[in-house]
Amino acid sequence: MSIQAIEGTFTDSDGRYAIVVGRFNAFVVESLVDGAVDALKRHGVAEANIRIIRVPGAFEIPLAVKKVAEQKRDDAIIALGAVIRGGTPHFEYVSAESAKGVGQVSLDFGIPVANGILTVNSIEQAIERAGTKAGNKGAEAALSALEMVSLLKQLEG
Ligand code: INI
Repeated sequence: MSIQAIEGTFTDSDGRYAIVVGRFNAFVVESLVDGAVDALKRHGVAEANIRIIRVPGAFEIPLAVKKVAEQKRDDAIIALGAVIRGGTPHFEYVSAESAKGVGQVSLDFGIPVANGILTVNSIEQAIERAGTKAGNKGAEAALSALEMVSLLKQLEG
């Protein structure tokens, strides 16, 4: 008997995607948005099937993700933001709440929510992950969303 392997592909371009963006640290975050949109489009997703919802900061992302999930319009949600430790003691709180919140919505609603919210120590680390040395985490989150949409179709179909 052979082992059955089930995994998502990147070739299923029919899905609808919502990108929820925390505007805080916009100079980094906009590169994540560009990376995510580029990855979706290069995998065949039409612009008409992509929408972008903006909120003030990472702390607000989970609520917007929840509202989007409630609409049942999209096949996956991509959460993008940048929480940078720098000098702010706010960091731990904002980073923990945003990660926990988006994960919670994913499980509660059974919809893939890709976590592309950077949590880094410095602006330099953020820039590295937004399209320079360490790739583009927005693009990576979009690929994870594409893969999960394809996987869920197989598991549910
Ligand atoms: N929001 C971020 O997205 N990134 C941060 O680095 C950040 N810091 O450091 O404070 C941040 N704070 C704002 C927060 O997300 C909320 O918008 C704010 O607290 C109002 O609710």
